[in-house]
Amino acid sequence: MAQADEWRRTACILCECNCGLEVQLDADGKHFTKIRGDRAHPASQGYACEKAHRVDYYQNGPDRVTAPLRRRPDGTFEQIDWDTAIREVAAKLMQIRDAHGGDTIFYFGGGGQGNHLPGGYGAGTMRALGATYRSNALAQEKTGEFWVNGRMLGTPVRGDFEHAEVALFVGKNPYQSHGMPRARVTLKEIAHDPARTLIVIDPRRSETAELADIHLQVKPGRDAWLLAAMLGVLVQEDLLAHPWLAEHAAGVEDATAAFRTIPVAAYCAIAGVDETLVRQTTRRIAVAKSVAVAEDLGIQMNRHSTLNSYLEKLVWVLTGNFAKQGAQYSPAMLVNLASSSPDGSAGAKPRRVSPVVGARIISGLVPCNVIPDEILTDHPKRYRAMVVESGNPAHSLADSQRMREALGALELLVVVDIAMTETARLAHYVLPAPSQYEKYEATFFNFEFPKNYFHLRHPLFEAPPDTLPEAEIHARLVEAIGAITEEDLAPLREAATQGRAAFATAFFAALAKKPALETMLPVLLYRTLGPTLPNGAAAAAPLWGLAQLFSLHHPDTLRRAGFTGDGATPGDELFDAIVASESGVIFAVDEYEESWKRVRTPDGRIQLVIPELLEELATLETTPPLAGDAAFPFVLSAGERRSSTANTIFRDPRWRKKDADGALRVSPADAHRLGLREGGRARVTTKRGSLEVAVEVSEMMQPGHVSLPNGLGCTYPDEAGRPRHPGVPPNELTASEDRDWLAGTPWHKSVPARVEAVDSP
Ligand SMILES: Nc1nc2c(c(=O)[nH]1)N[C@H]1C(S)=C(S)[C@@H](COP(=O)(O)OP(=O)(O)OC[C@H]3O[C@@H](n4cnc5c(=O)[nH]c(N)nc54)[C@H](O)[C@@H]3O)O[C@H]1N2
Ligand SMILES: Nc1nc2c(c(=O)[nH]1)N[C@H]1C(S)=C(S)[C@@H](COP(=O)(O)OP(=O)(O)OC[C@H]3O[C@@H](n4cnc5c(=O)[nH]c(N)nc54)[C@H](O)[C@@H]3O)O[C@H]1N2
Ligand code: SF4
Ligand SMILES: [Mo]
Repeated sequence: MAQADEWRRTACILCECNCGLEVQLDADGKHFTKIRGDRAHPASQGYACEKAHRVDYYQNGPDRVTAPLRRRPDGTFEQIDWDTAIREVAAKLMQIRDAHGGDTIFYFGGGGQGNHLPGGYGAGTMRALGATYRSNALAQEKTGEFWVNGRMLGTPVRGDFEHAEVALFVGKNPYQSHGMPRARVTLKEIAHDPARTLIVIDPRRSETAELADIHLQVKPGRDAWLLAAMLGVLVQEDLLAHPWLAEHAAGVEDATAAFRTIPVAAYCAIAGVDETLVRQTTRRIAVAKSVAVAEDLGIQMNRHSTLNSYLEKLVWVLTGNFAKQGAQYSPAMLVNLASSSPDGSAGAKPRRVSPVVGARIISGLVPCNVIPDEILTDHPKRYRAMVVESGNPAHSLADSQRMREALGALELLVVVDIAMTETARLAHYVLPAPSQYEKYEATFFNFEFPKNYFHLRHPLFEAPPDTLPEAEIHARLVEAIGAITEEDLAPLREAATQGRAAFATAFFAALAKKPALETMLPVLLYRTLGPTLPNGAAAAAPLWGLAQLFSLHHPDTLRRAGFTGDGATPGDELFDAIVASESGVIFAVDEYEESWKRVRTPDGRIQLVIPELLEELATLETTPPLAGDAAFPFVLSAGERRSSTANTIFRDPRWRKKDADGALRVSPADAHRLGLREGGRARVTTKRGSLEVAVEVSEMMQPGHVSLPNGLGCTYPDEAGRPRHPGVPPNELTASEDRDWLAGTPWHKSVPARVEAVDSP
């Protein structure tokens, strides 16, 4: 497949940015030999961070699964052929559906940072079985924010940092974690421009805080008091954008009343930030022509998580920063992974809760932290089967100990992955997929504005012969279940050979005849339109449906992107461009005002009042802030993004040149007091677990705060095939009950902990 010296185009799959890459492969077509940023990529424009150069450790990981596996009663695995695997998995899923109802089958995952095609296919299989509950990693980080966006605007919101006069990051370290195109370039531009201001709220002097003009070094877990104080300053000093609010917002009086009496000085003291600095920072935000804001795990995986998301949003709404250059916007998306409607549910459906504990379902996702509670019970509607696809709950979700127990209690666990993960080891069946560089793949994390981009990546390597792409796995499962038959497929397959117009006609006729097919569109398109696509791009067929929907809902946006429909429909034109392009396609060009059209509240205004959260705000006055006690005097942030972390996408620890052990960061003062030294060992203990770790004495940390990296401590075989666990698995230390009352998001960033020296100084 490969040709030496030929540059091929693909993308990095390590974070949501999916930066475009140009790569060369070795003569055998097995390894990447050269990797550089792709200048033709419309979003990243040649940018790539240091991690992209390591993707060969993903592609050639030592614990790839290369044939379907079935677990024997003694816990070992045996290879089986695909026909057996599909037949047995389909039969067992149907048995569970028939005995207990389809809603006892639970789907987890659907994609990581760069592979979102499986989620669509998996959803079809689940609906074919009558399964209604699902989740993924977003339900342990972003669902609180989605819910707040839903209530206030009915649309997801992002910040235009490239053009912002003031950039505010709350609990986010984009220098390491990115989360916006060309993050380091943009951050440096803001920091070095005297007319612009970079503000960071973080207990740690992170790389971004180090660059910042203003660093509000909050005490860990106390952002609610700080954000409330900032809003107190805005309201009490009357810094609000009154005319703008009168036109665009609802509930201004009631919402601002809550901040009129905030004791600013007392709240700043609780937050541990100088009041004068808080006042100056808030005034800077209020006078700026534009403010872009992003929050992330520092507050989302923390106490008052959903409340903090609300307070963060009130800061930019009360200062009028929406739908203009350099402020917040609502992107045009092919797939909205962050949907949440004003009543807090996904789409137009009424509010739903999980079957056993009644946890709020946001954006269609059950909170990850309640999954063990939904399984470890004798409730008749407990989850009995689970299909996990491109996710590693036994490692990544809170409370690995309880999660393992829950996964072990299932009647059936099916894992679709490329590697033998912690979760796969517990499965009854492991179904191996080709890597993301061996098949067509894409991310739906496309949030840019005013131009938005989509990149369908083409395969670079041959897949191991006994793997099947997720599209094919799901097509076979749906057929084995009998939900799609040859009778459904034949006329569509025939029409597809006669051109797109004939296909569209036949497609809508088929749906009219058998509406149930609508729930399995990805497989239907894959099996019928798929074979007509060039270069074996069949798995991309569902994008045809998405392109049609996009052209229906965003005709002007699509036209401005150059898809006018000369010769074909604009949707077909977009689809063909996506399939043909190797570097990505601009599919949306918006005007700033366009964001208002996407606001989905009944009166088209931003809703400032969320009663549930104003009630929680009022409790701050009497809530004791997180403080250490004798047993657990430290606050542990369990899972920090470093240049040596990439979730669990790399399992081979050799990719980490620095920080090989994933050290615990400790402030110099604490290190001195505890007798810890750089490179030494410490024991970290929480109410849930106790682990030994390497120590890094770091000026980044404030006293009382310690942090561990995310994604490390995976089991991986060494040269002799023996299992090793380099680094620390953070969720051995976290507890599933420590979660937000509203969104169920975990408190990973503020785990009470004890730290002790292991060796002598
Ligand atoms: N290098 C690298 N990049 C990644 C990833 C990766 O694994 N490695 N993962 C990707 C994923 S999945 C995600 S979700 C993003 C996450 O991206 P981020 O949220 O930016 O990453 P974190 O480092 O987990 O947390 C951000 C910051 O929160 C701070 N923090 C801790 N406690 C508090 C607190 O009490 N208050 C405040 N205000 N801040 C606090 C930490 O000090 C840290 O600097 O990163 C993505 N990018
Ligand atoms: N304590 C603590 N826990 C955390 C965090 C933290 O900060 N602290 N961070 C959390 C966050 S924000 C996130 S997003 C999660 C991430 O955790 P997960 O949702 O588990 O995601 P990944 O680590 O990206 O792993 C995804 C899986 O996909 C597999 N995979 C890769 N490519 C393919 C493919 O093409 N097909 C299939 N089928 N599988 C594939 C990988 O082998 C891996 O097993 O971790 C969370 N866990
Ligand atoms: S910013 Fe993210 S997607 Fe881009 S190269 Fe770095 S890790 Fe990869
Ligand atoms: Mo994440």
